[in-house]
Amino acid sequence: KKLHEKARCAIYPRTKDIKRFVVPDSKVSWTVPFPEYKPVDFTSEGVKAGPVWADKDIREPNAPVIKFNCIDGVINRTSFTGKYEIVNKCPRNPEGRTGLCGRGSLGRWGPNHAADPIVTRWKNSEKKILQFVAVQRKDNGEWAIPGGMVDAGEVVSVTLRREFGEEALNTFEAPPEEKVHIEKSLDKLFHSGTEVYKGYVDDPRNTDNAWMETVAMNFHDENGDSVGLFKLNAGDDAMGVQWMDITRQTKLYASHEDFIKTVAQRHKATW
Ligand code: RP5
Ligand code: MG
Ligand code: MG
Repeated sequence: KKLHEKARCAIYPRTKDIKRFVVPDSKVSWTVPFPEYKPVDFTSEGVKAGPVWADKDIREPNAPVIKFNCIDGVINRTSFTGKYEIVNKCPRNPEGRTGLCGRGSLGRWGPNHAADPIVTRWKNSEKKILQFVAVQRKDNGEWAIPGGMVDAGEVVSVTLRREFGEEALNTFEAPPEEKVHIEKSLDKLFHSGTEVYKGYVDDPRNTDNAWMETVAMNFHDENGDSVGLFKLNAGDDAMGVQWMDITRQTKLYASHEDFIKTVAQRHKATW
């Protein structure tokens, strides 16, 4: 099994000097003793400010109780990896040590659920090279699947469609008449998809107590006559968007390479 690597990146994303405690491969697993282990405690100012998408600090004496490992009101706190442990009130990353405790820039303690729409078409009529809609993330410039967080109470199918609209088509800024047109095409495209992955994401924002999980779905335009014709327009957290060839060299954010590789293999594409 592959160990999480990006979740052990030296400097925490969007900080200059928050350095993770170094965790060698052999010490990732919680079952391996690591008495010297002193993870850096870090929660971003943005999360501490208490926006709607973030939990309260459960380590404070009078903090409200969070129901872990279950659906807690409108928030899904279950993990695709199974039941996670709670140690000293805090959920423990099921994939092991990350060198950092607290929540970093993630809002939820424990799993932070996201959804990733992988929209594909063939590059040309030979149907050998598959392309997918990739966005360039504003936070670090890396190319990625146009995914996003599942809002409280939102169903995943809605998140997939909403995030694709926001990041790859810029529905926020589209004129009203165009919006209607986009929504119609999205209805068609997102009508049928196939599940590619459900589980933990090796995201650079992960910590010992907060981590990303996702549901990745593939929406494929076999004949290039529906999505293939979409006018791509980067919006929201995206600063760029393109139909990107899926090749062995493709480098993407978090574990996104693994997801698109699965998609290429399923469609028997050359990659
Ligand atoms: C990744 O972060 C997920 O796979 C998803 O693509 C993304 C969600 O976070 P934001 O794009 O909202 O930052 O772990
Ligand atoms: Mg988004
Ligand atoms: Mg996003």
